[in-house]
Amino acid sequence: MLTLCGFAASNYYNKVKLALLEKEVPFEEKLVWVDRSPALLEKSILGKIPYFEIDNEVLFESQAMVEYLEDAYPQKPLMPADPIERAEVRQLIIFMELHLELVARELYGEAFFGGKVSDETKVRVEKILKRNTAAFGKLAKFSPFVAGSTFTLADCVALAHLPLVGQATKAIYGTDFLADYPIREYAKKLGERPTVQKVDADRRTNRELMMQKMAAK
Ligand SMILES: N[C@@H](CCC(=O)N[C@@H](CS)C(=O)NCC(=O)O)C(=O)O
Repeated sequence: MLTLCGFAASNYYNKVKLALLEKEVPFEEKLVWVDRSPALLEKSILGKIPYFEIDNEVLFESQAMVEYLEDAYPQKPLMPADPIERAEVRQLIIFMELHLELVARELYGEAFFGGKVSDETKVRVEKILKRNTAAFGKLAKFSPFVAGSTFTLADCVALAHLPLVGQATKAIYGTDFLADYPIREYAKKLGERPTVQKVDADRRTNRELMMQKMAAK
């Protein structure tokens, strides 16, 4: 049995969960918080979630996980067949994760969790994110899916990360750096899919739980 471990408020967890649901792969979920415990580090060497437990194997890094799903469950592919188109979907995923989400992540502590981010970090992140969000327009299609006319793994990534990038920049700089893109319309359209509705409902419930847990500390 395939078990997805982590917590549903996490964008990386939801990227993988949406791929599982879209591909109709049977799976279980195991709630694991990031607590730096030896038990977690044993499974995921940096103590990050999500990870898969597959019988006696463990797999972490969300992109390795979704590509494993593509290889192991080819019946309902979320990648195009053509090699160039496949590479383009990967290129878009790498761009969104490395050049948008990972940069904006430095703001999350203050944007979402009541923490404080230094002015130095804000200035540095602003410069990089302005350049990267502008360049994103050369890759993203939103026609209606982020990579073109079919739903792909890039949509699992875009739906998980792009709203956070927009919300974080709005919270810290007063401007949504992705405002030029039709993210709201895109998310609304994809929100018609039962798979996306399920991920979103579970995300909301788990976020409440996470906030209660943080408040109790
Ligand atoms: N590159 C990783 C990123 C995963 C990640 O950053 N997960 C967050 C939760 S959204 C986490 O585990 N954070 C805890 C930590 O970094 O210690 C992936 O794609 O799986």
